[in-house]
Amino acid sequence: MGDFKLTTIEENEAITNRLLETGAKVGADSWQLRVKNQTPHCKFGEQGVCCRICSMGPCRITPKAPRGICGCDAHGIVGRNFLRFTAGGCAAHSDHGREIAHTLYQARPEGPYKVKDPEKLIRIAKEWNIETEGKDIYDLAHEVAYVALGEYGKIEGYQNFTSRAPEHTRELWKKAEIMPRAVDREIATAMHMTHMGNTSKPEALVRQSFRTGLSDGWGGSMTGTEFSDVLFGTPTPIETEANLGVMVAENVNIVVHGHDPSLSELICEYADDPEMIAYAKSKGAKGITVSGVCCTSNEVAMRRGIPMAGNFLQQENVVLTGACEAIVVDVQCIFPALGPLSKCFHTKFVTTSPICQMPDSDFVRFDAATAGENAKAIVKMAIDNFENRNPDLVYIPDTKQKATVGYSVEAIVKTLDGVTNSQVDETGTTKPLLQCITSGVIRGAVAMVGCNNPKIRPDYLHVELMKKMIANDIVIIASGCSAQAAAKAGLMDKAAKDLCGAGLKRVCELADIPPVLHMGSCVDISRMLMLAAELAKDSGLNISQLPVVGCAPEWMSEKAVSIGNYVVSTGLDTFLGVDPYVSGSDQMCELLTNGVRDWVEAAYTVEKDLDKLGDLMIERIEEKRAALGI
Ligand code: MSK
Repeated sequence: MGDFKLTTIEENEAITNRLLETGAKVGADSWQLRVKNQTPHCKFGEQGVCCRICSMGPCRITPKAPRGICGCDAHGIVGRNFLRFTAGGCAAHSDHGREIAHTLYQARPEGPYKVKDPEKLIRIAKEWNIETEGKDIYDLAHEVAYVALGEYGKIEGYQNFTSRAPEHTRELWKKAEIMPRAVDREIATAMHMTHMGNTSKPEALVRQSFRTGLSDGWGGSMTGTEFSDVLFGTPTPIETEANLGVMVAENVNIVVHGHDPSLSELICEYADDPEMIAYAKSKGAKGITVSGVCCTSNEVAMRRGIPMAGNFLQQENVVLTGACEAIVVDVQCIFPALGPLSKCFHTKFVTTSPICQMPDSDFVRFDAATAGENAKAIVKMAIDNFENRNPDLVYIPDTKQKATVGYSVEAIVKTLDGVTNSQVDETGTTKPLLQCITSGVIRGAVAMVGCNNPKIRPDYLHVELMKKMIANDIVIIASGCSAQAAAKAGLMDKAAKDLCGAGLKRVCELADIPPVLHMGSCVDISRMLMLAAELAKDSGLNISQLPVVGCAPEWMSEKAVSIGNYVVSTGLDTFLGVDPYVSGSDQMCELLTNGVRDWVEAAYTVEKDLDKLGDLMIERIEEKRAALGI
């Protein structure tokens, strides 16, 4: 195995503890302290049986009080809460996609936003029956973006991107009445259905949860992914590094955090500008290091190789290093705690979106028209802040791992083309990957996604499950904070092939890939949908027959519930390590873990025990193989 060694959870915990000592010195708060104040959690909330949708309550269901004041029972209350959770997640993802479509609408040849992948733009235009012949690429970009923006409120029909799903899947959706219409309509319908005095029937609430989720996965999120590729380039494999050790003590450190790549792309560009580097040197720094947290980090890592400082529960750690000149955030998954925390250090906490405004931050309103100026001003603000550092508080742990990232569907297809060419002559399809699966060299795949959650030791389930899967010749495609957990541990280093079973190890060697493939950010789970659809079409199977499952072991956000709903609805069994607040209704539990299988040929499993969760996923993959006779 040479010098390769994974970074353990214990090592990462020791680093965090060391940083918390700095925090204690300056009187900083931390999520670890706040968790103590918030536990034990409210049992009614945990079970999903608290209703505060109208002002007659709040009502809480107990054996003595089995109905709320309006008469709604636990099943209706849990179901409504589940649907509202989904609507929140779908809104966040889809609005992110809408912002990207707006950015594409404002792309100009003179910049700052340009079309970097014209082929993908033309491909989408053709898919949507938009004439491409003889058109200027920017005129086409504006036309396609205009149609995409219309998808959010389209008067009739379904989301355009659903045409990418296999015929069988679309038929299931129509039959189950969950085919997604306009994104905004599905969110509004969800809110309307859950208003006081409307739906309290669990089955109807779950159907709308699935339809809302599908409008996210095959609508808003796919728009975010595809148009980000058009604007910033479709990712290809690229080398980077992960964990807090990517920050450089001698440099000005700028950390980008959030989800939307529009701002961070430009921050990266200006941080590379010789004029800015010279300015940083004039202020006593050796250079400028941009690193990232959460999904903004995934976006710029996949396209530019920008290192990943950490994932969700490390966002406070980057400030606690005492060496962060600016943490620049866009939208989603940003702790309001960063405001007061940054005040304990010299760090500038820069918010940039009207969607995400927080106390104790410097607000630089980011706008596509003024993006260049905004990004330049932020980089300059960080450089000017370098001299305010307190050297006594600086501690950057010497821990990082190498990672190869950037596995878009296009990159996976291309990378695996060479692996089985001797047996399969169809290139540019998923057939080489299918050949690896049907021959049993790879047993199957797990789409590992989602956040960290203080209810679980950060990264523990992600990393341990991934290790177990790859040892059993199951390849992992990962996104979001799960991908960063893998990268920090070292599972995206190609040397991690030595932790695989013999079959997957051979594939990793032949294709020169790590066993855990970084597929991007949260919205990029839409890439996983596209891959599953392609695998089904190329194999002639239904998606639900593929030996592929989804897993979100440490999820925490509403977005994750929306994701879970569209992944299950697409036909992939989905395994959760955290309960989605439905345990208070046996009817809701039965529907989600079993009943929905009649509609979409897949269902949820919730299992908090690591070993059982891993065994259940392997069992499911092997059952699917056995059913196919492979
Ligand atoms: S950032 S939604 S904590 S994956 Fe996409 Fe990470 Fe979850 Fe946010």
